[in-house]
Amino acid sequence: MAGTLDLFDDLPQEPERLAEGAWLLRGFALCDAAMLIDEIHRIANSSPFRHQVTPGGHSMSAAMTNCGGLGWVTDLQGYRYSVADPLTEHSWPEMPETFLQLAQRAAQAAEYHGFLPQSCLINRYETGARMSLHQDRDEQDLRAPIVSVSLGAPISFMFGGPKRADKPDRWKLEHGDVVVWGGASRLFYHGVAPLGKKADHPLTGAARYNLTFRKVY
Ligand code: MD6
Ligand code: FE
Repeated sequence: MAGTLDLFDDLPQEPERLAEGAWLLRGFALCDAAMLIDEIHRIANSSPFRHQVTPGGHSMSAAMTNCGGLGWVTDLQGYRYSVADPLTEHSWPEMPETFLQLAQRAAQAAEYHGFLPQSCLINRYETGARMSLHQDRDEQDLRAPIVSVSLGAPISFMFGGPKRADKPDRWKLEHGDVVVWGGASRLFYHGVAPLGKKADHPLTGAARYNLTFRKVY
C-alpha cells in the first residue's frame, strides 16, 4: 500500500490559527519555492546579504537584504525603512512579480483584502542564527498584515503575546510555509530559535530564508 496515502498530501490544507488574526498556511508557497529562491540569489547579486548592527551595537546573526521600494535597515542610529541600500547607495532591487503575487494571494487566503506590500525583507539564517523575541512596530500602517514566507531548512518559530514576558508557543516552520499575521496580534512578540546543526534542505543546504512582506505607510 506504499504511496496510497500520498494522494492526500496534495489536498489544500486548512489554515491553522496561531492567534487572533494570525494564520499558518502550510505549503502555500511550495509551487513557487524554487523560483523564489532563484530570485533571492538574483537580488543578493545587486544588494548582498549583510549582518546589520542593532542600535545596541550587536551584530545580528541573521544576514539580511531587501527588495521593493523600501527596505528595513538597522544601525547604531536605530531601526527604520530606507529607499536606498546603505551598502550600495542605490535603490533596493525591484520586488519581483512572483513575490508580489504570492504575498497578495496569501493575504487574500487569510481574509486580508487589498494587501499592497511596499517592502520585502529577506532574512538568511545559517547554523546557529536566530531572531530573539521582538515586535514588528517600525511600520506606520498597523492595519495591514505581514506576510512571511519560509524557504529551505526548517526552524522553530516562537509566537508569544502582547508582552515580552508572555510565554511563546512554538511552531515548526518548513519550506513553503506562509504565515499571515495582523489584526489583534499584529504587535505580538515573536522570534525564531537558533537554526539547528542538522537543519538542511535540498534547495538551500544548511540555510533558511524568510521573506517578510510589509506595507509601511
Ligand atoms: C523569521 N520572522 O521567520 C522572522 N515578523 O525568520 C519575523 O520576524 C516575522 O515571520 C513578523 C511577521 C512574521 C514574521
Ligand atoms: Fe518580526
